[in-house]
Formats: sequence, structure tokens, C-alpha cells
Amino acid sequence: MLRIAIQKSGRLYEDSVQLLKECGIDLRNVKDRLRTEADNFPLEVFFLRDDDIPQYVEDGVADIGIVGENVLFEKNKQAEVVEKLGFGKCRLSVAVPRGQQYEGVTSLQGKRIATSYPFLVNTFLAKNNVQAEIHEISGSVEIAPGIGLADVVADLVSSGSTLFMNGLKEVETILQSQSVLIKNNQLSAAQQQLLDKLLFRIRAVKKAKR
Ligand code: PRT
Ligand code: ZN
Repeated sequence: MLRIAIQKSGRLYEDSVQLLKECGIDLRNVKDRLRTEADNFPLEVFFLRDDDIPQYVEDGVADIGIVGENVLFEKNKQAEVVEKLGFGKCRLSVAVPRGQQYEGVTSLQGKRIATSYPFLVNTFLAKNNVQAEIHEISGSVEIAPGIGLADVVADLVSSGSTLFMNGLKEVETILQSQSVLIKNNQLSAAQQQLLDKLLFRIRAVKKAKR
């Protein structure tokens, strides 16, 4: 039996369930259940918060998982990416108030940055030799400059409309992200065989969509 962790609800939920269905895996009554077993494939599905998925896969509580690269890299856990899945695309970007002058990363020196991604932002700042103050907040990051909590933000962007509505402009991309399938580093041979079978189907589904 292979155990997969997917998001319980949120932006990745529909696409994750849809992908399994397109792989011919029968998940009945998935709504509002925390775990379920497929009828026609030795797969057990755990529904979790996306933030917890890298840890569960590292620990081997789940064998594989579907999560955004943004979360995977932020959590910095030991789990191997086996396949990019092509959905949940977004980018982690730095945005500054629209009226503010911006002349490259050095403009971030000494600034207060609001973000839910302190590890990725710190790594980015260190790489660019910039010292700034990170204010970790877990949601509604875009309003931080407007209410005086921070000077700039680093948050996920897809269409850009949230930044626009909050009077911010995107100035740096820290990470391009999409959903990926990850696996525990110590799968048994039997589990790896099941994963290979699933992966074969996933690749066929992706190919058919191209
Ligand atoms: O409850 P749980 O912890 O599981 O979910 P969550 O609330 O942490 O995450 P959720 O469901 O919002 O997002 C899950 C994943 O979807 C993220 O980790 C990303 O990998 C991916 N994703 C793709 C996005 C976006 N696009 C996105 N646009 N996640 C969030 N956003 C937010 C962003 O934070 C900002 O507030 O949407 C807003 C910006 O969108 P635009 O279109 O206005 O630019
Ligand atoms: Zn989350």
C-alpha cells in the first residue's frame, strides 16, 4: 500500500484529486474525509494542510505527497521531487508600494519585509548581500505596508491583481513555483514499484494534455 498526502482544501485540492482520478484511481466520497482508500489501486490518501505535507513525507508518515515548490523549499525538508505536475503555478515575489522608487535589490537594504516565507526570503537576501528585517506573518501579507507593519512584502503572485489592489508593484521574483510530486527518501522496493506505476500514469495524463 502506498500512502499519498494531498491538500485537504484550498488551491491544490481540486487539481490533486482530479489528477488521481485521471490516473484511473477511484476515490469515492472524498469530500470531508481525512483519509480514504482507493478501490482499484493500493493507494491510501491523507488530506492535510499543505504546510504539513513536506514534514509528513520526510518522516515517512506518508510515502509521497503533492505540494507547491514554494512550501517544499520553504520547509527545507528531506523529500525528493519526482515529478513537476504543472498546476498551482505562481511565483514568490517582492513587491513595493507603487509610488516608491526601486533601483534593484540594494533598495531593500534596511527595509522591513512582511512575508510568510522567511526562509526563502532570507536566502534571497543573503545571496544578494542585503540586510533587511523580516516580519513573518501567516496571511494577508499584502496589507502590511498599507497599515504600517512593513515597508515591502514578499508573497505569492499569480495574476498580480491582489498586489495591484493593494497599491503594490512587483519588483523581484524569488522563486517560480508549481505543484510537484514528492517522495520519502527511503521507500521500500515494493513502494517504489507502486510509485513507478502511478508515475507512469501521471506522465501519460500529462502527455495527453499537451
Ligand atoms: O489550508 P492550507 O494551509 O492547506 O492552505 P493555504 O491557505 O496555505 O494555501 P492555499 O490553498 O491558498 O494555496 C496552496 C498553494 O497554491 C500555495 O502554496 C501555492 O503553491 C499555490 N498557489 C498558486 C497560490 C497562488 N497560486 C496564489 N495566488 N497560493 C496562494 N496565492 C495567493 C497569494 O498568497 C495572494 O494572496 O493568492 C493571492 C495572489 O493572487 P493573484 O492572482 O491576485 O496574484
Ligand atoms: Zn498552507
